[in-house]
Amino acid sequence: MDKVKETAKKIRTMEIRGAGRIAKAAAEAIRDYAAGLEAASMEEFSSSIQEVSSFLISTRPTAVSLPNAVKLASRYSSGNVEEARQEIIKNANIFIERADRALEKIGQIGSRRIQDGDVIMTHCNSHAALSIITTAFKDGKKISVIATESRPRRQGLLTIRHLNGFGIPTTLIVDSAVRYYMKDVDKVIVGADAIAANGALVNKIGTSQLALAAHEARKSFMVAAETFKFSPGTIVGNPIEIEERAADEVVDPAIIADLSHVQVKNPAFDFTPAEYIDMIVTDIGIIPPAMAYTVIKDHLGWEVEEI
Ligand code: RUB
Repeated sequence: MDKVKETAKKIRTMEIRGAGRIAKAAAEAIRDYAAGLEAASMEEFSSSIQEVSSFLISTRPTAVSLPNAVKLASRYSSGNVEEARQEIIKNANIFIERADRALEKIGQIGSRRIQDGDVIMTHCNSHAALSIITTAFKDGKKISVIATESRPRRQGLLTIRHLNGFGIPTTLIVDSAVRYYMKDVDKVIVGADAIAANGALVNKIGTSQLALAAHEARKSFMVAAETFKFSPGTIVGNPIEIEERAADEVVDPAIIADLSHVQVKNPAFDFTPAEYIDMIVTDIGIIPPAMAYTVIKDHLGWEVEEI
């Protein structure tokens, strides 16, 4: 349980972050927990796995990759403890392998849409979006990137550092400069924390303003998302919860300690409606947002009836 707690803490404090990495870390945690779990009966085994699953899922509420990963990794059908343990280890490993392969495939599929000379705007720090950008660059396309700072946690700094490692020229801008620079942009590429059955995107706060500005300037808006970022619950109308993080990420409490009429809000994600999204690059191909339901139903790995 100590290792599970450690992983949960790293997810909560964002030492492990980004919807894909969170999902993989949770699958690893479930796998290692199952491997070492001492249970006298199947009931004990099931309830311990259930408890650990719920605990991991509670660490961050928005990234649907987390419950999807936990659900896919912790599946077993056997009524025997040893066999069930082996099933979980196998399913978790399959999930982790698929997640790595999905990132590569998204890079290959998405990079075909990038032209030589493209200026790409990205937001926050998405490994899926970066996979497209770095693959295109490795394919010999001379591209450059405008990266938003992504306040308050400034994940944009991770993005410019990552791209700099490949020798890709980047320009760092503050979030509020997105519309100002949209005229210089050819394509916007962002990642996803969740995609709803109606094709709406949930991603880092501010994503929807990139989408709006791209729409206004008639620039292509591309989302990079593994199939495990699609939200099964939205088929039956379950809302995706937007994580509200601590106010001290936005402003040092000491600075506003003397103000009694001020509240500070810090939503971590926002919604971008499907109508502003031109395409979603997934590991099974490029789809229009209207096909999100089909991805959930046919490719996510479990029956819709199970939701
Ligand atoms: C990260 C974020 C990323 C998505 C996709 O938010 O919004 O765009 O998670 O990332 P946070 P990836 O920093 O709050 O976790 O493509 O790496 O899964």
